[in-house]
Amino acid sequence: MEWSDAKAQLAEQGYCIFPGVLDAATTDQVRAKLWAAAEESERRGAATRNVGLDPNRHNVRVFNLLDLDPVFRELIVHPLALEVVEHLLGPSYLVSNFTANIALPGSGSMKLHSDQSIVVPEPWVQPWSLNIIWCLNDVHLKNGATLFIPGSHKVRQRSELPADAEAQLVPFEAPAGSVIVMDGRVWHTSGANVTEDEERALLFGYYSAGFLRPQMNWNAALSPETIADLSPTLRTLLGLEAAANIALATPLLNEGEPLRL
Ligand SMILES: O=C(O)CCC(=O)C(=O)O
Repeated sequence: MEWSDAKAQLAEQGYCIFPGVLDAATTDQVRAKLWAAAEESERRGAATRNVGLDPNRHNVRVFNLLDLDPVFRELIVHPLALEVVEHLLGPSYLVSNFTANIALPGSGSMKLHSDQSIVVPEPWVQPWSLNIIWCLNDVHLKNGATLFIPGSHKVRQRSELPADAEAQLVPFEAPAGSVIVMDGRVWHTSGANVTEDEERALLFGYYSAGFLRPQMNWNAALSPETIADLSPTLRTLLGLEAAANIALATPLLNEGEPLRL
């Protein structure tokens, strides 16, 4: 998809899709590392089944991906991802979360929500968060593609949701290796995987405006070994530098003067 068309679709519909961002071999490798990360997560005592969040045990949730394999630290700063994030959120943004949801046959839908509504009270008037969704399998209606309401990023408060919201849900369908960009205000849910034997693995890179508290406290979530391995860019995007919420106050600074903390 041309970037200019993608921007227009993101503005109008709240999403856009880039096919072929990862080639087939890389997609397979990342999927294998995701399964290894799921095992490691269980070994560390972080459950991968979350009945409550999901209706049954057929979803495999992997949290804290950044601490589980370097490949996820590469994907979260993929140049395409950062270009799209900066386009929507502006230059000051943070990595809020990075998780996976593998929908196995028999999995069902979670509750309808927007991800911005989880971290910011209404009204939701601007895009202050977005998801970069990495498709590690072909995704389609029957294997549990994420269901969303096109244009629902224009819903400013919960009372504006249409009464038949669930009936307006459509699937994000994309080949393995694609990136789906979803404005944080888009109302969506996971689909039901009604296939006999197909898995649906998606990674959710969630980014939010620099003045919002991220979903994860990376200082606590990441091991010292992982922190030692971070690039300067990633350290900044995870909010691990000393400066936190001071970026909006640039009028305080004389031009050309660095801020000293
Ligand atoms: O897995 C999906 O399709 C959606 C997941 C989701 O919306 C969530 O975990 O908040």
